[in-house]
Amino acid sequence: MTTSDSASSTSSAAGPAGPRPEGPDEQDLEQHFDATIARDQRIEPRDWMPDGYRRTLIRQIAQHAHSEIIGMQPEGEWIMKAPSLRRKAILFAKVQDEAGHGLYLYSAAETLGADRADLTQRLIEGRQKYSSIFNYPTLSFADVGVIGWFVDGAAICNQVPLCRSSYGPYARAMVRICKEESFHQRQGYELLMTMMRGTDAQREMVQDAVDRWWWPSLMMFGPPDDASPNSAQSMAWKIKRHSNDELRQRFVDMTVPQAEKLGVTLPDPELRWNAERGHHDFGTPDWSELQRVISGDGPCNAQRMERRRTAHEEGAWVREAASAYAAKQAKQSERARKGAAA
Ligand code: FAQ
Repeated sequence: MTTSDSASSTSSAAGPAGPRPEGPDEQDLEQHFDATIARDQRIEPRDWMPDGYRRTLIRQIAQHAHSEIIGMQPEGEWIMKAPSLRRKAILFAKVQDEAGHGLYLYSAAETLGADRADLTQRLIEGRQKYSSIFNYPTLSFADVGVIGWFVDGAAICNQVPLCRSSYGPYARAMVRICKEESFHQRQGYELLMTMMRGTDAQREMVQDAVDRWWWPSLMMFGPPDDASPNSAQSMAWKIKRHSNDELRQRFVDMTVPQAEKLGVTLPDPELRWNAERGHHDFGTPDWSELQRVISGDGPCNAQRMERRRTAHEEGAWVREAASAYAAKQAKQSERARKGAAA
């Protein structure tokens, strides 16, 4: 059941005829919202929700959508340079999936009243963020494998719990996205396995990519819990189900045995199993680097934004053509409707 079922029954209980019945006041609506969250039920687009809940969701979903779209760039650079037709086809499909994820997510943001064109404008003007991870360069084909293994792996750790997020359209988008991300992760790992069975030079490429992507991947989960201003409220609203540090730990625990199997070394001298905690201990990421990258000063921020701006400008004619076609279709159906009525 959605809250809409009970929200609409609350409104209709106000009475059918006579002077306009008074709807539920803000306090009732808020209590209803809180009770829905407490019962672990979903909030749907037509339900009442606090402004802060709506704003937080638009912020997070838009950042997520932008990340998927900008995230096409680092790997996209390798489509033309992939070493075989098979690898090219796989990479093509993966990058296309990322475009699809961005589109589901923009649609989910639209159910909250956001306007897609406005969200894109905010990204292009640097007023909305996207994930820090996509501001690092892809220097060799091994980076494609490591992005699949680490970045998609981190995305899965972060996003599987979002399938239980309290906002219906976001949670449902995540189910399909996670299925595709898990395919992406496997393709990355399989590529690295193949390279590790190859020459010394290939094994060196893999280790080099692991060394460069490990710490930025840990930073993807966001600042540590004591420096994460949004976590407490987002968790109370059950938008986020786990804190940034919990998910980071989950990623480390999941990845260490995979690294052993692959035969690579994770570049952290403090990384070791802690039997008492039942988790791996690990070193502290350079949080000042995360802040620098988030605030626009990472290795590839300027390049990523420039490419996104150019793509947006070059796509203007497609948007215009699509709008003109939609307007023409609407006019034709209106004429047909009037003709049928006459
Ligand atoms: N990069 O208070 P918190 C993918 C910002 S998709 C940039 O902890 P929150 C698929 C944060 O927005 C990857 N900014 O914030 C793929 C906030 O700023 P604001 C994207 C970051 O929201 C794979 C401020 O710092 N995934 O990889 C980052 O509670 C391969 C304070 O932080 C998602 O977006 C960062 N790493 O937690 C595609 C998942 N971390 O807005 C291609 C959904 C934090 O207050 C190839 N999002 N910030 O000005 C989330 O789960 C959350 O938004 C977090 C941040 C965990 C990212």
